[in-house]
Amino acid sequence: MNKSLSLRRPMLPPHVPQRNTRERAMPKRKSIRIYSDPAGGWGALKATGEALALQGVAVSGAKTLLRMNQPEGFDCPGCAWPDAKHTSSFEFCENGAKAVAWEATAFRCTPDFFDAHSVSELTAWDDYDLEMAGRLTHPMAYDEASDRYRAIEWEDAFALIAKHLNGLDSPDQADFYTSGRASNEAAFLYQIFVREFGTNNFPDCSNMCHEATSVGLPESIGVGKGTVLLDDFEEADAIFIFGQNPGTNSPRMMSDLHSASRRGAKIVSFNPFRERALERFASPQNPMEMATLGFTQISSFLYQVRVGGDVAVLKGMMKAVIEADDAALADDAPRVLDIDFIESHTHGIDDLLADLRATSWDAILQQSGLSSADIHNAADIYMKARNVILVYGMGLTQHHRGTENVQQVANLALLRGNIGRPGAGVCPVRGHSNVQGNRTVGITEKPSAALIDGIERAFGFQAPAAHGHDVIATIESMMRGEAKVFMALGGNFAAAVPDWIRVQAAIRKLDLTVHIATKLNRSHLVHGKEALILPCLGRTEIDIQADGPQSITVEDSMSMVHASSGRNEPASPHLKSEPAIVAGIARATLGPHSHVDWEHLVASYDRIRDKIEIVYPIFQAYNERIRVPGGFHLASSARERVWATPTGRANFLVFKGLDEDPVQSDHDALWLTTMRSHDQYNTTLYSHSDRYRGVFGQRDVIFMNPRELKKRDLHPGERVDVFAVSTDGIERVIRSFKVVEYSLPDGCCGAYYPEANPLVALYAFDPKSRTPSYKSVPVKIARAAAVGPDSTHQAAIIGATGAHHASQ
Ligand SMILES: Nc1nc2c(c(=O)[nH]1)N[C@H]1C(S)=C(S)[C@@H](COP(=O)(O)OP(=O)(O)OC[C@H]3O[C@@H](n4cnc5c(=O)[nH]c(N)nc54)[C@H](O)[C@@H]3O)O[C@H]1N2
Ligand SMILES: Nc1nc2c(c(=O)[nH]1)N[C@H]1C(S)=C(S)[C@@H](COP(=O)(O)OP(=O)(O)OC[C@H]3O[C@@H](n4cnc5c(=O)[nH]c(N)nc54)[C@H](O)[C@@H]3O)O[C@H]1N2
Ligand SMILES: [Mo]
Repeated sequence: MNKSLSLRRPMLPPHVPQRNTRERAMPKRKSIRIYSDPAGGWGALKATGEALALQGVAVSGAKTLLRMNQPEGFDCPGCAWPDAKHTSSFEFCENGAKAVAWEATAFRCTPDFFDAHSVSELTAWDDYDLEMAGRLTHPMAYDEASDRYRAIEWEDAFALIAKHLNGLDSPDQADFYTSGRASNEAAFLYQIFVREFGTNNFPDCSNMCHEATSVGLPESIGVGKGTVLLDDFEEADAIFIFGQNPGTNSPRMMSDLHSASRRGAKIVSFNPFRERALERFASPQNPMEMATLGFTQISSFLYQVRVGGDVAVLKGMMKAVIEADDAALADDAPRVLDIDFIESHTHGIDDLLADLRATSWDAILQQSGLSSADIHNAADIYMKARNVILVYGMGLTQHHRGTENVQQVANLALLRGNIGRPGAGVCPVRGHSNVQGNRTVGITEKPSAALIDGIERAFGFQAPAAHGHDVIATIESMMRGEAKVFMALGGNFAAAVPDWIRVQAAIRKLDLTVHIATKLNRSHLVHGKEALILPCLGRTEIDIQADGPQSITVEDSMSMVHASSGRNEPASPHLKSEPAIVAGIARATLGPHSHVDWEHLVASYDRIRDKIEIVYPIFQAYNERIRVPGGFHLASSARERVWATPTGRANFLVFKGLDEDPVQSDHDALWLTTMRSHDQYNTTLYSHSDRYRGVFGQRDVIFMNPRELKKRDLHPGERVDVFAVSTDGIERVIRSFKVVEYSLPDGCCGAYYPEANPLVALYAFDPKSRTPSYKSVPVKIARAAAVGPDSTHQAAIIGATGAHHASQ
């Protein structure tokens, strides 16, 4: 980068649009109305056009979209669903297009923007308005005297980080967060830097996401990832979807479900919400459906399971399977259980059978909220299908016993040998586009002996072995006042975590916060005494290093690894790539005695990949294999029916009882689940609307069914305060949320993430995987004390709790 440029005068073309007032960025018309169209279809095309236009990228945006998921193009920065071999023709995806438009936006968040707005002022802005400020253009440092971020030279920023890190009493006083958009190359360099610095403190977005999978599946089947590939969807006879919303969160999966449904595969979904895309979908790829306004029914059956009722469904289905098997045995008919598979490949069936026989149907029906006929029908479909894929998402993992939930999915699959053969398997749908890859290349607070040895082999230093902090431990360390420095490779930690009002207060006590980011977000405003925002290239952008243009690599939900090459001009000439930023920080912090030649590695990412290959032999011939269109598949032992478990077999693991959330509640409490709207990417809002659920221009809503409303003498449109039932005596409340009447099972309600996160107590997490229980918060509802119809939800929450910006 050009060090001589004057950073006070941003060198950007004068025509670059800037949003300097929040009013301009908030086109909000509020309404609640039923959306009767199928998911996808013309509605999706229209929404895509609007998103591109809103970001001012209508023309270049369309060109950009054509390069997405193409052999020579970039990987979609949206979800982790694989693309048909990454060699296909263009596949339309509304939310993929929005993810790209938000990165390729014409708006710029420059030093002038920060000059015009103090941090205290920005703190009152809505999350949507913060990101609508546009792409960050310069490295910025917080200046306490003016309460503003000011431009800083890159080298000075690196030196500031080095000063703080090297001044700590122990490396364990620093925490290094990763959000799953970072490439394999960036994540790998980051973990090498942090380990050479001397800690394993790697809080990671997957701690809040699929950790239950990473902990649960290895105990069951020896790998912490899914066992299916895209081709398997073409051979499945039945697909079950638990707690996942593909139409919004992995829309390219809709193509696979659409064709599965059309060729007669049965799809059965379990979700408290009747998510539109699980019901019916019009494929924008299908000219006939588009021309005739037709659609395809997706789920043969969509069962509205109670929040926290999945384990009852899973155990109910398994109980029905073994009862059918008992009957078959009595009649001398073919067995329902796959006895050969169970005998030669599994362990623990007797304990499972005993537990299922001892579980009463009454309890199963009560906990699931479904009828006996429903569960038997689902079990019937399972038993009649030769090949079954079991899909799941956050509806399963984000519960107090999320790990054990996931293991029940594996149990159900194993009963009929539905793992390790074509058309069958378990399919956890990952979140961020490279969250799985980040884990594979070493983002973990618990390094294995193999990782430590690998680092020694590749770099010649001994990495620390003591386990470090995950997200929960990081927060605890902040709250105790031990943590001093927080660094984030992407993400929006301060908004994504549970109990964020209390966590944010702790973050403000840190000495230094550092965010490597593309867009301004809440976490940049919740800062330490000193703070840096370091702007990086996005995945859509050309990345040129000393040896020329570079590609990065990512791993999708199905363990396919492939290259991604940005093609757009960078949003600003002052941006650096994530690997270059990590290398800059590492060089400044570790000095000339570092075991790693940071500059040399960053000059060509092939060299980083060569090092990855030394640390992880599974990546053998990495550089050759990513040059093959479509990339390569990382071997999965479970797919080959090789079980890397202590028993050497696939284990049936018993879930005692039926309660996923055995925490203190109250007889008139509801279970609140928190989820994503159709127009958000985690904490990034694309708008305030949620088209398929019929909510427009607002997010401070709570979905309740008519019976629960009546019980409380409440009416649609009224405002309520929502109180968490807590056991630690701390009041957790979100105020003035609007009631939306919705079809939901009794005893449940729903609200959006991250607005509802202040209700999620820090102690409410799965003790095995430590995933927060975001999908099961016991709450009580009361008519709102003070009604502020037009106050933004965040201002309402912050005002209600008095958690103001520290310097106000
Ligand atoms: N466009 C877009 N794409 C995304 C994301 C995004 O925010 N926007 N986020 C990415 C990330 S990080 C992730 S992890 C994934 C998340 O993708 P999903 O797993 O789909 O996440 P959620 O929307 O949180 O919740 C999923 C579904 O669970 C249901 N649900 C809630 N509670 C329960 C329950 O107790 N049981 C059952 N069976 N269902 C329940 C909700 O109604 C919802 O339909 O998507 C990734 N892709
Ligand atoms: N209540 C509740 N809370 C939840 C969840 C829930 O379902 N309910 N879900 C949880 C889940 S599954 C997850 S994964 C977490 C998500 O938590 P995070 O991953 O921490 O959050 P994101 O909102 O995805 O982060 C968005 C920010 O990432 C930055 N960014 C975007 N692209 C890039 C890039 O290419 N490079 C870099 N360096 N930065 C970039 C931008 O600045 C943007 O503002 O939230 C969790 N929190
Ligand atoms: Mo996630």
